[in-house]
Amino acid sequence: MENKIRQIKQSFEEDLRAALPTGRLADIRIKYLSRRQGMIPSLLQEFRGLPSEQKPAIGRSLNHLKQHIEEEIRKGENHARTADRFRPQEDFDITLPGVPPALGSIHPISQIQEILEGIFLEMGYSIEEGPEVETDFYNFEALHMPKDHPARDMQDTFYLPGGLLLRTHTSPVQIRTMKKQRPPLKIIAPGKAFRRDSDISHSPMFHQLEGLVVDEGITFGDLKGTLEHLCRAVFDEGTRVRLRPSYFPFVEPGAEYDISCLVCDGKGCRSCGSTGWLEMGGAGMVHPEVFRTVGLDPEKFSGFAFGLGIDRIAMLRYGIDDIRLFFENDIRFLRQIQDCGGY
Ligand code: FA5
Repeated sequence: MENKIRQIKQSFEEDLRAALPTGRLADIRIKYLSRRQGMIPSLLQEFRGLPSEQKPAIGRSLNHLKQHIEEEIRKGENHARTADRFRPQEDFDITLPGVPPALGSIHPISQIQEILEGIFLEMGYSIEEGPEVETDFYNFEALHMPKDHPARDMQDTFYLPGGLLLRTHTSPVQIRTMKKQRPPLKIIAPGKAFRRDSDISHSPMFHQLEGLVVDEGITFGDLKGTLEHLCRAVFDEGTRVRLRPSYFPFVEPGAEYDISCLVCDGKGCRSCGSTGWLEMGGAGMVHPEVFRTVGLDPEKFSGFAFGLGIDRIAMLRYGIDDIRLFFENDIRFLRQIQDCGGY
């Protein structure tokens, strides 16, 4: 009887080892514990026929074995139940590619700004920044627009408490740069500007890029050459540039510059209002008064400055007819621009 108990224990351990990974323990429960065919009940049957002096020792071994088998089967079944809960319901193919995460992209205005910066960095310009909340001095006074100057009306200003305002253009960075650095100067200043203005081609917040070059012997020809190079680099080699006399208090002479219409190539169409030209921005030679304000001798130094609307360039470049679309954060619009490739 002792031998049988040992053999059953050994065969149970082997069966258990084989059954555990599959989680199928019902078969060994039947094999060892079922009342009709189980090995333990039939051993108990045999046990009853033993002489009474053998019963205490054999009975103990038999009980231990029975408890051990019940315990191990219960543990195995619990384990299988837990593993089942975490097992994927269906088989899956781990070689299938995953779902790609949605990627963001650079905003079209930032893309154009980066392209413009690249063009100027190649020409040896450096990039300057100035505050968006400005003082009246930098935004107007130092740019030769005293308090009652009518030119102030050209730029509907957002005024803030404490004599501050949201800069209406990037030109104040000209003043800040000339006050802290001596010529030769060759800088651009891209950034946000703000005006009380809103329609399909005007936004209350928009982006400008200012350019300033100051040295001895800088001429209007240098300005024209720079603008021509800029427009051809941004659009294409065949783009023509024209300068028209215009007035900005901080330059003399002042001009506005246009490019030949990208749609009709100068013949006249709806996009250019039949003029054949598209307006790009303002420019001119730095006014002697501005030089005096920043402590530079206008007899010694000359310079040119220009400003352009980054958003307007983006509109031309991507064929967008309403500037407000850029700032509505409609992901479908931004995706469309991303898909059309831009540059
Ligand atoms: C100026 O702001 C001058 N500071 C430019 C300048 C710089 C002249 C240096 C001379 C020397 P203007 O107001 O024209 O100029 O604006 C320049 C460009 O900014 C415009 O041609 C236009 O492209 C853009 N712009 C102006 N207002 C808005 C607006 N509300 N929304 C979008 N773009 C605008």
